[in-house]
Amino acid sequence: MLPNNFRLITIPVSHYSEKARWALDYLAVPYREMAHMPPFHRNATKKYGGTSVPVLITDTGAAIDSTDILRYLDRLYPEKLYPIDPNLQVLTLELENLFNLKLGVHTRRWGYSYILSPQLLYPRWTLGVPFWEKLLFPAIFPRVGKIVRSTYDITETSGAESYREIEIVFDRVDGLLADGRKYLLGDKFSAIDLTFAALAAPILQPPEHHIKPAELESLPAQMQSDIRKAQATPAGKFGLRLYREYRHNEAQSRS
Ligand SMILES: N[C@@H](CCC(=O)N[C@@H](CS)C(=O)NCC(=O)O)C(=O)O
Repeated sequence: MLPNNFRLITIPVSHYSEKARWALDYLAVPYREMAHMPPFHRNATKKYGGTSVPVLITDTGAAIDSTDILRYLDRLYPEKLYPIDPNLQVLTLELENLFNLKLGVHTRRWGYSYILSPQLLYPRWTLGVPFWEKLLFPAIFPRVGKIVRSTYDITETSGAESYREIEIVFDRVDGLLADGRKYLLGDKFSAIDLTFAALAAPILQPPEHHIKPAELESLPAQMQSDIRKAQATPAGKFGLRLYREYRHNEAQSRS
């Protein structure tokens, strides 16, 4: 019997949360999103043994990492998220690790390098969170902002450093797409495409994202030019197309 009562603990802006949210939406799994602002997400995640988001909870257990969530959903449903061709397994793992450990880490560091201000973060941290967390935002932002700065190593040069790392991953994706393929692996949309697009989203700003992109002009100038440059690459156009064509089925209700 399939598990029931799916709940997804998130931080609204978190792109690893978006990866899990997209997989649930893509598979049309009904779920309830339980969004929290940092550091309150930890009160929600700790009873399941996690610290970070996303955490997926069902009536039979919990998964505390975005890739574990995708793999779990892949086992549960007949519609396969991962390529099934055994010849693609090594590349699947390699790309999944590259996107999770490099792309996701650097799009987050790049983003926080420019938006670590209360005005820019308020909508990104508070969409759908309990009202009392919203009320506490002004009081806790100075302390949480400092923690984010030190945890993600945000410095004067971190935006430029992380942009270079993002370019390396985008170059790799450009290389794969150069033969005209429609998907990174195999002949259908897969978890690898989804992982790439969700973790690239902070620098691609797709209009279909759960958090509607800000007007480019409202963002710092360097961020605007990095976004424009990334969007114009083959990898960037690919990520934006995936959002356009596959980011649908908002089946969940949020609380
Ligand atoms: N490997 C984890 C990484 C998730 C992650 O880094 N989540 C960040 C948000 S993007 C987070 O929860 N940060 C707050 C914390 O660690 O307390 C996954 O894929 O689920």
